[in-house]
Order: sequence, then structure tokens, then C-alpha cells
Amino acid sequence: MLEPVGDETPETGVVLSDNPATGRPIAGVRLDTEASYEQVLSEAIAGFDRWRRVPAPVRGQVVRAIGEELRRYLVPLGELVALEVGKIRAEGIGEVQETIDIADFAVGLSRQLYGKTMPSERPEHRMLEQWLPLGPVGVITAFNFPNAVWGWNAMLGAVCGDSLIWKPSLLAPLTAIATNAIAERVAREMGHEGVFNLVIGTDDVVGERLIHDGRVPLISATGSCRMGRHVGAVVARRLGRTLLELGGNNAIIVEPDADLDLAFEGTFFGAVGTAGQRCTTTRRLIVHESIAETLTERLVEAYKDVKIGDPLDRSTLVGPLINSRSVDQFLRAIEQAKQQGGEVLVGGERVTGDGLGGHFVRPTIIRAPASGPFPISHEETFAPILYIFSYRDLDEAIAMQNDVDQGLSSAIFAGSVRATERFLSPAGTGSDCGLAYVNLGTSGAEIGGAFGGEKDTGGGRESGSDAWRQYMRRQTVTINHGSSMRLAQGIEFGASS
Ligand code: UN1
Repeated sequence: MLEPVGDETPETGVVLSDNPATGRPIAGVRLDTEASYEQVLSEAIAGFDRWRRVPAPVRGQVVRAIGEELRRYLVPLGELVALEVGKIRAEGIGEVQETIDIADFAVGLSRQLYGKTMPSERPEHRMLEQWLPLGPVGVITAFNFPNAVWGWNAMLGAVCGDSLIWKPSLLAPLTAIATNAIAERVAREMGHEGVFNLVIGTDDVVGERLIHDGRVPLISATGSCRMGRHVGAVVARRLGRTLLELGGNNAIIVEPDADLDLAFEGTFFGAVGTAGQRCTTTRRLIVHESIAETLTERLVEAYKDVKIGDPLDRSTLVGPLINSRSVDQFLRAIEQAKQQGGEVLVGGERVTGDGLGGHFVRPTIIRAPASGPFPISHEETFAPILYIFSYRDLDEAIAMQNDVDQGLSSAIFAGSVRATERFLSPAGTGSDCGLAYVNLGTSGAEIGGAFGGEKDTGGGRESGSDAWRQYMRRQTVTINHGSSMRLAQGIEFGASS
């Protein structure tokens, strides 16, 4: 299994997408079969063969039109995200905005797929690199960013000349259908079919088939570390490429001279936002002992007041977890934390009541034991649980922040440049994560930077900067424009030598 399916057994050939705020189904979606997978694959292969021939800046114009259409659908699509996965409306709309942003980025990129030129050691020779379309790209996404993570991959892949085969989470198929339909329709109306393809199915029928499929040179997958290990191994066996964006266990360090208002706000959004269901969620707060009480009290007070409820209600800050299994995992983690010496300061329970028939829990703060192991804090529980630790000196804090298997996001709040530079040390002895923030929380990356992490997070980089290169193949070109054959390294070879 790549990802746990919802509560449905898809043996009926249909998966129900539930509204996590009510626990009731919104719609049933027919699952792809082996035969329909084949059909989609052949469309994606044919689509790739046409699309690769379209000049990149023209591909960029198609992506520009998709971005424009997404702008028109920003609110309804954002609300669909909120309805289907339970993130609050503002965050649902923010997620679609993230796709629009990456579309804009990709349009510019479509004229900047630069290759290098390099001097040849031989006279009358020229060397250069060119970047070529790669092929149909498989994109496997998780429920928690059912629109934007596809956007990162699809908008870049499209300007690079690839076609896309999107396998969304079975917990969020409706957002995928709506999103892909927009992109596919815009491309088709501009004369380009088969670029944006969707397969919705179980891991057994669709997921396994996709990752084993030698016709798909790159699999970009977002999800758990367990899933990523499996995908990585299967794709490596066929010498394909992977781009993995897996779990995080992100910490914020707060130095004694930090601006506590900023530290409070960064932690509050990082830990409570999206009900703790971002891979970038702040899961650990590592606070200097001199300010630990003050900051903890302030957070506990804010957690008590946080408005939990219908994600579409504009006053709500915390929506539901995705399903009952997530609620069980939340409760189990809290039990384990208590057994391991953690002290629950606020939260720790399910929330029920009027309009709260779905999978609601109270955001939770747990103070870690003063010493000794606290293994639960090494796990990524996809729920709003914040573990608070205190420390004496910064080296100790950095060691604590790095002492987990995952390496996605990290943050420091500090006034002193010495502390922040220690955290960002160019020797690599500071944060060991792919993302490092100063006076900002761990979540909410902009699209312009490369996004991803080290260690068990999988090493992939998506979104901005030079992540586009992974969606292309590099060709090193050497041209002899003279009339004699000269071998590299000065080798003489032949009858006359
Ligand atoms: C994720 O949770 O899988 O940095 C992605 C962030 C968002 C992306 C999160 N821009 O929090």
C-alpha cells in the first residue's frame, strides 16, 4: 500500500470522497482499472510525442492560459479543497494561489531552460549542454495538498515538454478531477491533447502499475516515508528517476533574545494551521529555558481560544482531520506521550458537538519530560500536536532539532546574528533540513525556492529555483566544425601514428 485509503473498501469499483467535517460522503468516484490505466498511459505517451515538439515558449503560453483559468476558479476550487480535505477556506484558496504562482513561474521559465556552453580543449570544436523533454511523468500526491503539489509538478513538467499522469490520493479525488479538468480543457482548446492525464485508483491496481511502468521515466511522489521507501526502491530497480517529498518533523528554536511576538505567531500558524496536516507543520518547539514558561503560557492561552469548526465558516481557524484513522493516530500519540513522561498542557481530546460530527480534535501542546528519551516526538503524527522542549545553549538546541530521521523544515527565532548564522552555518553544522527559516515558522514556503528535504524526507526538490531540471534530460553536445579528427586527452590513434 502506498497510502492508506479512506474508510471505503474500493472493491465496489467506486471510492467515496467524504467530507471530513461531517464524515458523510460528498460523491463517489469510479476507480480506474487495469484497462483504463493502459488507455490513459497510451494517451499520455501520444500526448508527450506531440507536446515535446511544441517550442517551449509556446508551451509556456498554454501554462499561462491555465494560470488565468485557475485565477477565475480560485475561490470555487479553493472551497472545494476546503470541503474535501477540511482545511480552512483561507488555506484552501491559498493552496490554489500556490498553483497559480507556480504557473506564473513556469511561464517565465519556458524562455529560460538554459543550457551551459563550455570551452572545448580541441581547436575547431564546440561544447554545450541542451535540456530535452523527459517523457510522461507520474505524479503521486497526498490528500493534504490536493491541488498545489500537482501544480508544482505539472506546471514545470508542462513547460519542460513532458506529459503528466496524475495519481491523486483516494482521499481527495474530487479536487483532482476539477483541477485536471481545468488544465486539460485549456490545453485541448489550444490544440494540445494528452498533456494532462489523471488516473484515480487503488495502489494495487494503479499505484503499483505506475511505479513499475518503464514507460514513465520519472515518478514524483509525495507522502509518508514508508511509501517513499517503497516507491524509491521499485523505481530504482528499473533505473528510473524519483523525486520524493516525504515526511517532516519540523522544529522551531527560540533564542532568549527573540522577538516573542514573532515567535508566538510563527509557532501558532506552524503548529495549528491546516490542523497540523502539512508536511511542514511545526511539531517541536525548542525554547531557551529562560523564556520557556512565558512562551508556553502564551501558546496555551491561544490554543484554549482557537475556533474549531466548519472549514468553510470564515471565523474557523481549525478544521477537522482527514478521517477517523487520523483521529485514532492522534489519540494514540497522546497516550504514548503521556506514558513516556509528557505532560499535556492543553488539548489532547476529540471535539464533538453541534456541527462537529466529523473528525475534529483539539490542538494539543505537550511538554516533553525534562530529561530522558521521548520517542513519540521522533514520529510524524499527522495531527496538531506540539511538543515543547527547553534548552540551555544553542548547540544543544541545534543538536535536538537535528536529532530526528526527517529533514524537511526548520526555523530559528533570534535577535543575534551570531545565533542565526550558527543555525545557517556554511559548514553545514547548523540545521540539517532542506528548508531553514529565520524569524518565520516552518510552514508556508513560497514557490520561488526549491522545496524539499534531506534524510528520510527523501532528498527531492520541487517547485522553484532549478527544480525544473529534474523534468528534463540533459544532453552534452560536442561539435567538430573543422576538417581533422582530434581525440580528447591528446590520444593519437591510427595507422599513421
Ligand atoms: C506539504 O505539506 O506537502 O510550505 C506541502 C508549505 C506549503 C507546502 C506544503 N507551501 O507549508
